[in-house]
Amino acid sequence: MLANRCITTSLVCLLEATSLVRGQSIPIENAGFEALEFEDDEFLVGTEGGAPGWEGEVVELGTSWGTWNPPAIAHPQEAPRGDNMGWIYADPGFVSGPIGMRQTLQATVRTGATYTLTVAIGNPMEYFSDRYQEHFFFKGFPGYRIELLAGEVVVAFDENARAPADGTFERTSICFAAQDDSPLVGEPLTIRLVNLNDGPGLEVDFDDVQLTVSPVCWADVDGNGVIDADDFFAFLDLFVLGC
Ligand SMILES: [Ca+2]
Ligand SMILES: [Ca+2]
Ligand SMILES: [Ca+2]
Repeated sequence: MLANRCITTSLVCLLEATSLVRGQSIPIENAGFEALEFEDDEFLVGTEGGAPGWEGEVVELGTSWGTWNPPAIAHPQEAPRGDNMGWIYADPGFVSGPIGMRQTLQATVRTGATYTLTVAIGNPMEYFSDRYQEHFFFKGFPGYRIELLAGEVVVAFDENARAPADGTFERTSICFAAQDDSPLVGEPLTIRLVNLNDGPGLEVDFDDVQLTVSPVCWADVDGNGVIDADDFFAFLDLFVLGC
């Protein structure tokens, strides 16, 4: 039993050490929409400061975006992480076409790096808000799109790959690998979240936005694009630190 326990422990250390290298988290302001505190069923629109770090793209009658602490009658499982989620509302009776919000990061594209963006996509249920004494006609789903941009170039996107049922969330991921000679190296990264405004349901919710960066090749431990003895010793360092 002792031998098995040692092997298991070493394996865990190995996995933890390599995971440090494979996925380094890139800072996103208010990534989980928890920057402000809200009571249950309370929301605040972005134009009134309701979603720090995020910028709405269109402000006109019939559209809105911001942060919301949903009640259980709209999201039975509540937010995927924390208490709040971001939302984008679009009423096709007033406005047509997709409505988005975005955040440009401090991080820029690095040569030979792979970026993975993960977002939880939510579909709120139709409900009556006691707080606001208003009925929200959220039955159905208007569709979503998430994008990762380098400068103004869309380098990865997902459009409706997931189809969360009313009252649920589904996580989705997109990936961008920057080639060594990419002209996009040095461009700032932008995350864009979109309500496609295509169908019943009016609103799409978003939460737990995460962006990680890792070397293209796992053997390139120090991420400099060359696999050599330095990578081996860097791995040993990580192995020792991890254990
Ligand atoms: Ca959250
Ligand atoms: Ca709640
Ligand atoms: Ca819905």
